[in-house]
Amino acid sequence: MVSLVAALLLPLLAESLPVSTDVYPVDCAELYGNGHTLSGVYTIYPAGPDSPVQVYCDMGCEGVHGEERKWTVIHRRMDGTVNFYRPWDQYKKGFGNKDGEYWLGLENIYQLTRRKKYELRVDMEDFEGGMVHAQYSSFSIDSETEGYRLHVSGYTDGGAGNSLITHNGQKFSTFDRDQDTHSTLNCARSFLGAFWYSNCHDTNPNGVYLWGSDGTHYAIGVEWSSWKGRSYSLKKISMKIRPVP
Ligand SMILES: [Ca+2]
Repeated sequence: MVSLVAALLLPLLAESLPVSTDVYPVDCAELYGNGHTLSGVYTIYPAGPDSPVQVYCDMGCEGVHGEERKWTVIHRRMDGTVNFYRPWDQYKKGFGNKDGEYWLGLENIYQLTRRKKYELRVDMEDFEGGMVHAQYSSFSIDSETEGYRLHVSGYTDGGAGNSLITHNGQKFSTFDRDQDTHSTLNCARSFLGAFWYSNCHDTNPNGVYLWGSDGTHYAIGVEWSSWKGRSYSLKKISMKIRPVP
């Protein structure tokens, strides 16, 4: 009799259990909260239990105040092994290798930033060993119907300068979907990338990986102009987000 009651009750109990962040973490911060404090590739569920997404988590605890990094990496360039000159569909769904270079996907970034308030950090490194960053206390993007429009504000300098701010309020553009504000140029085609181009850009994180300084090309590299100018292509750059407390 006991086992019969249990057999009847268990499915009901299982169905009534709330969705646990232990089982379906939305982002790296939830993973960190569940005890996963090492950097690496994890599975998150930005759009719910039916949509697992692999992501690199930049984890750890550092500094005198013991700041928890727990960053969800949405974009990473580091060695030029992945081609970033890609069409809209691929920027929408994401591409690359999660333990190397990748783009998490506009739809995933939208699903993440619609759920919680996030801050953004952009880490950069040049080929001479220089390392800087830029941080923004607020970061989100709109839905695809709104062109995945960028909202970024609350800049704090980490030595890189504020090259992202002119992209605030812009829709995302790829070579096959020009949503930039330049009336004659297709910015993605002209600068061989994909981004929240305006008229056209001060930073080109999805540009061509060019291994440093190259004066023969203008603004097509992996560039953050307020740090290294428009003819220097960075060694590393990554964009990462974390929920604001
Ligand atoms: Ca245009």
